[in-house]
Amino acid sequence: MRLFAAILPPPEILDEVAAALAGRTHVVEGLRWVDRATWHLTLAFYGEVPERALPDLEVRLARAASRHPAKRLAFEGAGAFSKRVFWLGVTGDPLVRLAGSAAAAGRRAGAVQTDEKRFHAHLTLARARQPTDLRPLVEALSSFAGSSWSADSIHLMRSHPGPTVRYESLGHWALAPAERG
Ligand code: 2AM
Repeated sequence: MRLFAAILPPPEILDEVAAALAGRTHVVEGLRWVDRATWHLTLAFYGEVPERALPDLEVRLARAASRHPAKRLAFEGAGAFSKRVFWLGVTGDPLVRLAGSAAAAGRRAGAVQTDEKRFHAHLTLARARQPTDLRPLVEALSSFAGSSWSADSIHLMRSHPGPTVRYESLGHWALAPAERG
């Protein structure tokens, strides 16, 4: 099964993103917009994982979650990866160590396809079928700054590929209480 670990932002935060996008989805033509129901922040991508690895992965993700404090996050700004992927940026508490722990949980559980690319927190909103100049869209959303919110759990997500991709949360685990004085 195809798996990844993710943070799922709350609906009121996604409402702000949807409002910011309204009327701007035609700034660049020919994009496939990600269905709002599947919006997420990927922490680690595991690729195809054998079902027998699932119990171990779940235990390791629970442990990883318990070792990292809840994160205060906000969506801010926009960008593009390689003329193909349009995304919103994420500011606030850094996610890189949590993402590293989520990737390590996968590797140790035997998810051999775990993505080793440098982590860059983002919310993917659209993908281009062919290399496309996404700068007008990036420019249109560059001043976006959403409300801050608390990410207090991580999810193990299963991706069901198909004409419309569907994601299913197989489980979620609480992060430790936030470290605030
Ligand atoms: P994204 O984070 O830019 O949207 C499920 O496929 C999620 O894992 C997607 O959100 C996807 O990109 C992310 N992901 C990270 N590395 C991936 C890879 N090598 N192949 C497919 N998806 C990947």
